[in-house]
Amino acid sequence: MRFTTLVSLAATFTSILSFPIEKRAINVTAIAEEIPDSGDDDIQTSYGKPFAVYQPKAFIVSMFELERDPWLKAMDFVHNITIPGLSPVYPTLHCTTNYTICQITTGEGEINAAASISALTLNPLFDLTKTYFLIAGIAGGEPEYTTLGGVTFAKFAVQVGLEYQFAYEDYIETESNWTSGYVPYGTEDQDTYPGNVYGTEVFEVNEKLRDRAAFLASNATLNNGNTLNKKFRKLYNETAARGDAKVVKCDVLTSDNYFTGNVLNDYFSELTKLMTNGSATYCSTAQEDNASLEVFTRLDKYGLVDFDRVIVMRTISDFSRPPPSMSATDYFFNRTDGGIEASLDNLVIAGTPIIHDILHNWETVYEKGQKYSSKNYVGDILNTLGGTPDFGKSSFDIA
Ligand SMILES: *[C@@H]1O[C@H](CO)[C@@H](O)[C@H](O)[C@H]1NC(C)=O
Ligand SMILES: *[C@@H]1O[C@H](CO)[C@@H](O)[C@H](O)[C@H]1NC(C)=O
Ligand SMILES: *[C@@H]1O[C@H](CO)[C@@H](O)[C@H](O)[C@H]1NC(C)=O
Ligand SMILES: *[C@@H]1O[C@H](CO)[C@@H](O)[C@H](O)[C@H]1NC(C)=O
Ligand SMILES: *[C@@H]1O[C@H](CO)[C@@H](O)[C@H](O)[C@H]1NC(C)=O
Ligand SMILES: *[C@@H]1O[C@H](CO)[C@@H](O)[C@H](O)[C@H]1NC(C)=O
Ligand SMILES: *[C@@H]1O[C@H](CO)[C@@H](O)[C@H](O)[C@H]1NC(C)=O
Ligand SMILES: *[C@@H]1O[C@H](CO)[C@@H](O)[C@H](O)[C@H]1NC(C)=O
Ligand SMILES: *[C@H]1O[C@H](CO)[C@@H](O)[C@H](O)[C@H]1NC(C)=O
Repeated sequence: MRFTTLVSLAATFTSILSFPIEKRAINVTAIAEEIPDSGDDDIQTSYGKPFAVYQPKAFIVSMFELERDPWLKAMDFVHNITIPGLSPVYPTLHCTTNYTICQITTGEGEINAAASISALTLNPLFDLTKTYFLIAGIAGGEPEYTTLGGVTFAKFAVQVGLEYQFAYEDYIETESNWTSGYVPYGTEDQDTYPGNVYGTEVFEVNEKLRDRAAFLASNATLNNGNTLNKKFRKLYNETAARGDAKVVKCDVLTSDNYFTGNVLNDYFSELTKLMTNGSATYCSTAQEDNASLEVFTRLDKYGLVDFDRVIVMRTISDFSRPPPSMSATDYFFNRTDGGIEASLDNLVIAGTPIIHDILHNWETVYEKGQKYSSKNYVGDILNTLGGTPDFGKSSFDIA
């Protein structure tokens, strides 16, 4: 199809949208650019999105139905938009009446998250260069830092599943002091920084924006849980676990493997410290965050999103380890902790204040993004976006 035809199609498409949407103008400069011809052997295919129509100010990222539904109820998500490449279970995005806020459900696990966020960020109809992303999911929580219904905002996201793994029976006779069967890549023991990486092991997000979101959320009245939640908290010794649901700043780890219990939590907690050179405090589990952050990193490099505008919020649906009086399997399979209702409610209760702040102060603060621009290192372990990481090593073998 010729560009002129495309332009008129795009114009027809936009004019039939009857709401005053947050629409941007077609990028005439980009259209006028030459398409690289086949005589060039170093073709860079990075181009803007000349036909983008939607330009949401905030995008909520949910991972599955239970995380999505409270938002669909709370806001006027009247538009369903189906785009190629989303999860077959969740093929449809949702946007509010004037398309200012949109919502995506990625599907669970690292593969679904990476594929769905890629499909969204590369979709030609969405200009996401100024969009703020709120990753809003539920998580297992470490009793030392949080409790059932608690809300956590992360600065670090660490992927802990990328390791060698031995079954207990295979290592215990020869390596009796190992605390789990996991060993970082390129090493022969558990407490050495990995010798090689895949590049998605550690991400660091904008701390100032995280702090703003946590500050606003801490002024909200959280759902503090039902009577069973409150009773179950008292089975723990830790002050945070026994207390009320609160907003805390602490870090998330990502693993496709849904682990639980004391041994693996102790081990992954140590690994999180190792990977971030002691900077991160692991308090919540996830199966997606590093995957989504990897996509945001890649596309920031080509100017299609702003990695500085990503917030990672996890509310606590259950504890990551059992209370001292129960075995790990008993806690995990018998679930007498009162359920996940408070964590689902608190996604919206704690996530809405930053979204409102973004909309209300768009022109003065958030559009330019300077006031809350990062002062910390942001990006991945490979330094893809520039700056100097405060974790990791100066060079790695890339495995
Ligand atoms: C328009 O396209 C040009 C060339 O690709 C690009 O440099 C510029 O940033 C784009 N403008 C907008 C507003 O996206
Ligand atoms: C939009 O999607 C939601 C949830 O996916 C669904 O409940 C609703 O019926 C859809 N609305 C329309 C107009 O298709
Ligand atoms: C879109 O709606 C939101 C509230 O839902 C409002 O804050 C914003 O100003 C509206 N934007 C436009 C351009 O009407
Ligand atoms: C296990 O023992 C070896 C050899 O004594 C030592 O190098 C290693 O650090 C120990 N590992 C742990 C996890 O204590
Ligand atoms: C905190 O909440 C109170 C009561 O809802 C409100 O008046 C105040 O503006 C809020 N402060 C901030 C910083 O959001
Ligand atoms: C928890 O507290 C109980 C009762 O005070 C005590 O017996 C137990 O040793 C404590 N457990 C841990 C892991 O601190
Ligand atoms: C779950 O609770 C039942 C009843 O108390 C008990 O028989 C069973 O062993 C528990 N399951 C596990 C995995 O501990
Ligand atoms: C992080 O720790 C590793 C090894 O433990 C070390 O090689 C590296 O220099 C440290 N990185 C920073 C930024 O301090
Ligand atoms: C995932 O990303 C976070 C930063 O957002 C980082 O702190 C964490 O180490 C990463 N986790 C893994 C296992 O890569």
